Amino acid sequence: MSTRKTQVTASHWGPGLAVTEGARLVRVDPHPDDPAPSPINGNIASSLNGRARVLRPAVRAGWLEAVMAGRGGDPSSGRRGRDAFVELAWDEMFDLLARELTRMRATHGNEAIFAGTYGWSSAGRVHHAQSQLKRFLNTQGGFVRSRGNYSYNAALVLMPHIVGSYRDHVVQATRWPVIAQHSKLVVMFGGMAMRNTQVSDGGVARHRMADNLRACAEAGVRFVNVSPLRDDAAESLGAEWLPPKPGTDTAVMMGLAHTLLAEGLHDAAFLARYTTGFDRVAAYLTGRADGVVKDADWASAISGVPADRIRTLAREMAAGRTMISCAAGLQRADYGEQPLWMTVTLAAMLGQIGLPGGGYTIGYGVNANIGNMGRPFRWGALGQGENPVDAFIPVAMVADMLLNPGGAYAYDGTKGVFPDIRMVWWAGGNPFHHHQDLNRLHLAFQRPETVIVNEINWTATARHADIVLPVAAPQEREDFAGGQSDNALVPMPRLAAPPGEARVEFEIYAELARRLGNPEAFTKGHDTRSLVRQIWAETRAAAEAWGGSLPEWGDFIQGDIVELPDPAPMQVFLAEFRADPEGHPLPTPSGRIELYSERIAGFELAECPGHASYLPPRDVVAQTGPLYLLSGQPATRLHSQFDNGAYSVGRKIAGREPVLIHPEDAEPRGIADGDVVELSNARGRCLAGARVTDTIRPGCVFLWTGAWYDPEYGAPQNRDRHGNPNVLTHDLRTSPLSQGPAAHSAMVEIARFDGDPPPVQAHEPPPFKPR
Ligand SMILES: Nc1nc2c(c(=O)[nH]1)N[C@H]1C(S)=C(S)[C@@H](COP(=O)(O)OP(=O)(O)OC[C@H]3O[C@@H](n4cnc5c(=O)[nH]c(N)nc54)[C@H](O)[C@@H]3O)O[C@H]1N2
Ligand SMILES: Nc1nc2c(c(=O)[nH]1)N[C@H]1C(S)=C(S)[C@@H](COP(=O)(O)OP(=O)(O)OC[C@H]3O[C@@H](n4cnc5c(=O)[nH]c(N)nc54)[C@H](O)[C@@H]3O)O[C@H]1N2
Ligand SMILES: [Mo]
Repeated sequence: MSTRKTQVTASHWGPGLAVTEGARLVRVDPHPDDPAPSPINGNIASSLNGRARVLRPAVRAGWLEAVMAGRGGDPSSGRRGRDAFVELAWDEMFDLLARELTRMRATHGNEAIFAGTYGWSSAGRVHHAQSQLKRFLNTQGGFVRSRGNYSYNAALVLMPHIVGSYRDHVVQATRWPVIAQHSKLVVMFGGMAMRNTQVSDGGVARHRMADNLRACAEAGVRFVNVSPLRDDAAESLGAEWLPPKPGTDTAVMMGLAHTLLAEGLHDAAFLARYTTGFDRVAAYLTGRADGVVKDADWASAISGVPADRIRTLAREMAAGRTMISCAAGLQRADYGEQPLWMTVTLAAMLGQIGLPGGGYTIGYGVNANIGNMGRPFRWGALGQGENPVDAFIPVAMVADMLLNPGGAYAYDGTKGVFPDIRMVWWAGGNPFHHHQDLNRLHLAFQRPETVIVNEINWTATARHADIVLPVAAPQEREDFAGGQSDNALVPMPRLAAPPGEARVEFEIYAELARRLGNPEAFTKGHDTRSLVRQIWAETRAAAEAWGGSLPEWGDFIQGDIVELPDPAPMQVFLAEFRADPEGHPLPTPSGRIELYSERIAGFELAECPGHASYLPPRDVVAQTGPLYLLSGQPATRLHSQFDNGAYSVGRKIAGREPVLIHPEDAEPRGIADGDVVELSNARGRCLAGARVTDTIRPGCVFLWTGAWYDPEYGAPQNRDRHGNPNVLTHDLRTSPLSQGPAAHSAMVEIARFDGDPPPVQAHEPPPFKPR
C-alpha cells in the first residue's frame, strides 16, 4: 500500500499543500496561511496525470524522413503542426540532437539559432526553463534572443523616455494601505481584475489584494471602473462602471484633461516645476495644434462615455486626492504607448504625483503583488553565462522575423535587420498561445530547417516542432520558489516521479553537453542535487548580507513557507522626486517628466508623435467586423498552462472556451447562453461557447486567452475548434517605437454555429507512427 503524504508546494499562482500517494500527485489543497488561495491549483494534478503528457522523446515524421534522406532539416515544410511523430530512445535522441546542433553551427553559425523562447515557464529559482536553455546555448556559441515581453512592452520602451524605467514603476508603486489612508478617489482605466491578481511572476505566498481593496472601500475611497467589463472591479469596491469603447481611453483622458485646462483646475505650478512640454500638450488639447478640440464632447463621441460625466469626473478628480490607475492590458493594443503617456499627462495636470494616495500607477491588478508587497533582497538564481551573439529581435516580431529574413524594422529610434533563422528552440513558453494571428505564425513556423521544443504537455507549439523533448514538471523535481516581488521563499519538494521517459531539463542539457564534448561549461561540476543546494546557499548568503538568516536546505525543503519583512510597507511612488526634483532628478533627458519628448519626436513616427496623441485602432478604421474582441487573461488558469486540468475544463462551455456577449448583441444573432458560436474575421475563425451577460459593454465580446489552439486543417481558415482568440487578432504591433503586441485591437463577427460542432482534440496527444 502506498503512503499518503502532504507537503508544501508552489506555483506562479501561489502556494498549496500537495497530497501525494507514493510517487503520484493526487491533488493540491489551499495553504492555510493564504487569505485568498487560488483555485488554479485544481488544474495541477489532473493535467500532470492527464493524456496530453509528452512521455518520450519524439521527432516529427516528415522531418525524420528529410534528415534520413540527407537533407538539412525540413525547411518550407508545410507539415509542421499536422504531422505524426515517431518516438525515440533518449540515447538516439541525444546523438541526433548533438549532430543537428553541430551541423547548424557549422553550416549557418549561431546567428541562425533563435532561442528567444519567450514564456512564463514555471516558478522555481533553479529549473527555470528559459534560463536553463540559455545557459546551455551560451556554452555552445550563443543564440539570437528576444527583448521585451508580451505583458507591458510599450511601457518598457516608452517610460524610460518620459519618466524612468517601467520596472521601477512596478517595484515602487504606491502601496494600497497608503491609498486607503489618503485617497478620496481611484479612477481605474481598464479596471483592476481580481482574477489577474491570483498570479505573480515566480510566486506569491499570500494573496493580499482582496483584503487591501476591501480596506479602501471601508475607509470610504470611491472607485470608478473605466472598462468594457463590469467585473474588472472587485464587487467589494461598489465601483461606478463607465464602459468605454475599447481603444478609446486616451480620448477619455483627453476629455478629462481638456476640462481641467478649460476650467483652470490644472496645477500650473506642478507642471512648471516637474514637467517639460506642457505647452505642446495644451496646444493639442485646445485644438490650436491641429484644429480639433479634445473636449469632453469630442471624447464622448469617440468613446461612448457621456460627456457630462467626463466633465463632472474631471472636477471630482481635481477636488481631492486621486489615484489614476492604468491597467497593463491597455497597452496591448494599437498605439498602446498612448494611454500610458496620457495617464502620466493627466496625473501631472492634477499635480498630485509623489503625494500619498495621488498620482498614477500603471499595472495595479496586473499581478498579486504590485502595490501589496515587495522583495527584501534578490533571491539566488540560475546563472545563464554570457551570450556570444549580440543579435536580438523585439519579442513580438517572431513571425515577421521568420517570414522576412534580412528585412528591416524600426525599434526605439534604431533600425534593425532580421536574422536568417534556421533553427528555433523553445523551452518554457507557448507561442501558439501567446502570439497573435496564429494562421500567420503557423506559416512562419514552416520556414526553419529544425524546430526543437521542450514541453510537459503536447501543446500546439510542441506539435509544431520537429524534435520534442519530454520534461519533468515542477512538481517532479526539487526546487524553491521566490516571487520577483514577494517577501517569501517557498519549498518545492519533488512530489511525484516524472512519467514515461520525461527528464529534468538540467540533466538533459548536461548529457547533451557531454556528447558535445564540454559538459563542465554547462554543469560547472554540479548535478541537479548539488545545483539546488548551491543556489539555496547563495540565497542564504544574500539573506545574511541583508541582515537576516534562512534555514539550512534540509530543514527548509521539508518545512513551510519562510516569510521575510516587507521592505517598504508605506511606499509612495516618486515621493523623493517630488520632495527634491534637483537632488533626485528622473533618468530622463531633462530630469523631469516629459509630457513632450524631443527624443521621441526626433524619431519622426506617425504612430507615436512627441506627446500623447489619440489614434483610432486600425481594425476600427478598416471596419473589419462589427464587434470589438477583447482577449484578456483567463480566471481559470495561467495563460495556456494546464488548460486540460480539471478546473479549467470544468468551466468550458460545450468543451470550448467561454465568450462573453451582451444580450443586445446575442439576441439579433439568435445566440442563447450555452450555444456553440463561431467568431470570425479576415484573419481566422474559431468556435467558442456563448455566455450571454450584461456585465460586458454592448458591441464587445470577450474571449479568454489560453484554450489550446486546435486547428481543423482543411476547414475554412483552418478553423480553431476550441476558442483561441489569437486566430482572430492581428500581429501588427503597437507602433515602431516599442513594437509591442497589440492583441486587444481586433474586430470580429459572431454567429451561432448550427449543426454538429467538431469535437475538440487539443487535449489529446498527436498521432504517432512506428519507426
Ligand atoms: N490575445 C492575447 N494574447 C496574449 C495576451 C492577451 O492579453 N491577449 N497576453 C499576453 C501575455 S501578457 C503573456 S505574458 C503571454 C503568455 O504566454 P506564455 O508565457 O507563452 O504562456 P504559458 O501558457 O504560460 O506558456 C508556458 C509554457 O511553458 C510550459 N512549461 C511550464 N513549465 C515548464 C518547464 O519547466 N519546462 C518547459 N520546457 N516548459 C514548461 C507550459 O507547459 C506552457 O506550455 O501571452 C500573451 N498573449
Ligand atoms: N488568472 C490569471 N491571472 C493572470 C494571468 C493569467 O494568465 N491568469 N496572466 C498574468 C500576466 S502575464 C499579465 S501580463 C497580467 C495581465 O494583466 P492586465 O494586462 O491587467 O490584464 P488583461 O486581462 O489583459 O486586461 C485587463 C482588462 O483590461 C480591459 N480592457 C481591454 N482593452 C481595454 C480598453 O481598450 N480600454 C479599457 N478601459 N479596458 C480595456 C479588459 O476588460 C481586461 O479585463 O495578468 C497576470 N495575471
Ligand atoms: Mo503577461
